[in-house]
Amino acid sequence: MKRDSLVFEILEKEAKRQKYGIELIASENFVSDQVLESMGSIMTNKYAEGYPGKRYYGGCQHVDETEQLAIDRLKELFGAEWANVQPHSGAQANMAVFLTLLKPGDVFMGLDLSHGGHLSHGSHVNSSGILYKPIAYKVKEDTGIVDYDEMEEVALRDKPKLILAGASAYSRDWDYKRMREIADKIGAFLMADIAHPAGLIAVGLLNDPLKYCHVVTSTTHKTLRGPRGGIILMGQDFDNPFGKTTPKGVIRKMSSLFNSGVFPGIQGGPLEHVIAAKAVAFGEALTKEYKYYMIQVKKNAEVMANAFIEKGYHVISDGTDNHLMLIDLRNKFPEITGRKVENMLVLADITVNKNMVPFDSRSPFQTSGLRIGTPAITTRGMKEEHMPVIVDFIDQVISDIENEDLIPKVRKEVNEMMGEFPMFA
Ligand code: DSN
Repeated sequence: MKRDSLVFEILEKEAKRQKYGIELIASENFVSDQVLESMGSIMTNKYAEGYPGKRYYGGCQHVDETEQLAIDRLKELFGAEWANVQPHSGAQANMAVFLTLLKPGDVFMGLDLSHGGHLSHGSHVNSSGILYKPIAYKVKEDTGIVDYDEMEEVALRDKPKLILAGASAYSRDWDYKRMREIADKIGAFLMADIAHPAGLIAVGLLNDPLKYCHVVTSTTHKTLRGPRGGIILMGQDFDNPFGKTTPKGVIRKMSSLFNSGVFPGIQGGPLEHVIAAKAVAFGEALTKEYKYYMIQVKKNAEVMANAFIEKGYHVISDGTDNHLMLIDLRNKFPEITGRKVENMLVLADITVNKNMVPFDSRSPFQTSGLRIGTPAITTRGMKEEHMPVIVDFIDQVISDIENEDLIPKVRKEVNEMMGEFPMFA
């Protein structure tokens, strides 16, 4: 067959963009060559509806092996009693959990989207907001930290069936213990979506949600540095409280209900090539090199946040406990939107994303903030000493935002610097 040069030329351009740019999108990373290789493997040819040992298709003996390996490694990584590695994405992992725990119209509570929450935690355009009734807790305006007292007040008043910890743009650790106490007061389930900080949690650098939450979801491609996908975990399995039984009348475990929530609840055939790559990534995450990587991600984020603060930027919550930071541009540059900065930085081969900040006066299309993360640049080998250099590039562009003549100079320096750092860990 004739090679599709059109597509492969585009892939070449994307490879060049990734290699020579500074990647600061907090949810992105660079996978290893063996993750990439297994993801692009012949496992994509196989249908395997069901779970290892219980499939609806023949010929599943080898996908059973990789899927079981992925499950076993993931359980070891988080000290979990049960894991499902089939969700195609974090949003689908969340969807499967909601389908299992909630009925249409049920109330659940998550972090307000404009305060760092995620689309799948109750946006009115997402199934979570269309099928269920979301209510929100927020961060405090003066500290930028989740207001657990308000969370408790709202929970006691509105009695959500499910309380959800987790965010897309929140730089502080979570008090899962307090959240479980709140959930227990009203008989709610507690769920954590750890899509962003999963890797930091896995190596013990942040609080462990599995100790306190009934169920935990995550993506696999952010700090975990695996292929694009989702997972569901439970620290401890338990009998379902809905009275659901097997045909033999035995009460079903929650693990069985969550498995059904993923397949056949919301998905058909699992992506076994991606699951093979998840197995590889979880194996990598169990190594000491990965732990050192996570420690460096956190150090880099701390140094970078401090470098922004030294230049007079307002970093929400005055710093970070994890891999990301949220910058509110309004005190230093009240006229400049996040959108404008994102666009200008892209021209200089620096990739960040515009982001709403808590109590933002602008729309999600404009925003007053930037979200910046260190997982990808740390994979490239960057250390503390490189963080002020990056902050300097960003500050130069923002401080002279209308000066397009400045861009080629910054871009040249960015490209020269990144040419020194290899793509694969
Ligand atoms: N989780 C989002 C992000 O943080 O970029 C993508 O859905």
